[in-house]
Amino acid sequence: APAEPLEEKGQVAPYICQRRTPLLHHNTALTDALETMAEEARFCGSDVRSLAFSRAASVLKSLPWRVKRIQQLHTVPCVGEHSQRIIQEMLEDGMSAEVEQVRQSERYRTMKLFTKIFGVGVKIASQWYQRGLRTLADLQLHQIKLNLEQQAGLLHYEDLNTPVELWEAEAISQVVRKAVEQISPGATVTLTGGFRRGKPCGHDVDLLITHPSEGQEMGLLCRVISILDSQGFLLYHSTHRNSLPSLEDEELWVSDHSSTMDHFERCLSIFHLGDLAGSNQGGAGAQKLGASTGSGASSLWKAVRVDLVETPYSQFPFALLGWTGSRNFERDLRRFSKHEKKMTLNSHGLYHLEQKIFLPAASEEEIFQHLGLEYILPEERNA
Ligand code: DGT
Ligand code: MG
Repeated sequence: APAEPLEEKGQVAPYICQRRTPLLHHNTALTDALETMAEEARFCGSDVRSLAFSRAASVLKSLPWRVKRIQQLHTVPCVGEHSQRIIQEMLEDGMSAEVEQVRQSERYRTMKLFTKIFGVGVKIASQWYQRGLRTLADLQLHQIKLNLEQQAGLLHYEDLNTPVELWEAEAISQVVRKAVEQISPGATVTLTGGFRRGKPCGHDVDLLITHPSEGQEMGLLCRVISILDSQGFLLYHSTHRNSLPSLEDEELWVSDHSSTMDHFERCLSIFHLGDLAGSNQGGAGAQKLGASTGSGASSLWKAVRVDLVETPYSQFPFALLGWTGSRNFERDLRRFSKHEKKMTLNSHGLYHLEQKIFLPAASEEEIFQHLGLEYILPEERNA
């Protein structure tokens, strides 16, 4: 392969945000294995180990060539010893005994089953596992107390674990857009998350709502939710009213959580995607989407997770960058900002910690410029 030598001479950049990571790449078998290990480490509460496997998987996704020999990786950053062992096993035997053992282990399978419930994280799943629970039915049998979010998650378990397709995401965006325009003409709805990165399907729909006149967005989300609810589109919703802090408050930029915190008004919801029968062809979804009455047979409608976020226009590029993902890309972007540029980046803005100034931006491109990074298209952020 002609593209091989460059990368072998140590040309792979250390930070994910300095690399282009396409959705489709050349090392899927290896990255699947490493991601299983990352997930297993996360299930064990070993975040550092999980991150190491994740970073190794990310770097392999960015290589424009297929790894055939372990020696090719000697100058590639972020591939630790354990990851190398797994890769070597994969290259030699076509599979890794260690990864297979994880995939078959009762703990891994049970943790996977439980964490796939909307509202259930590693901590709770782990407690349930320790108590001896193994199936969804066990939750009822043991009369486990669930909060409203988890109850909805369990009720719609199958639907919420069926991938959301692009046409479904677009149909939902359109429904939200109609409600938004009804309240505040000029306001916009933007589809972000994995779909903006070119993924054909995802686990949820991430939507940003804003208005070009600063301040006009305030209270918009709350009213949109009430319209959607009255139209019968919502199976579940919970709004998190985070009062937007003043960006002038230095605490927002220097605290330990400054780069991961997010103060936008946000709604976690489950949409009722109606009348799906025979409508799963591209584009056709928009007209078929509608609330149907009654409980409905599961073959006729589908529950879909939707995140709605309201942002002031001046912060929109930062919110867009923050919500487009991937999570690995975001994490390294913030790490790069802090360690290489002495800046704090979050979904609200960019702050220079030494000069104590904000760096405003009207587009994602400008944010990359402030950071001295080459612009990376959303489609190239699939780390
Ligand atoms: P998916 O939905 O499985 O296809 O994959 P993504 O990439 O859409 O992942 P998702 O929906 O979990 O999150 C999309 C991006 O949004 C992710 O890069 C991080 C960001 N994000 C998610 N939740 C939060 C949050 O609570 N606060 C902030 N600031 N960002 C979040
Ligand atoms: Mg998403």
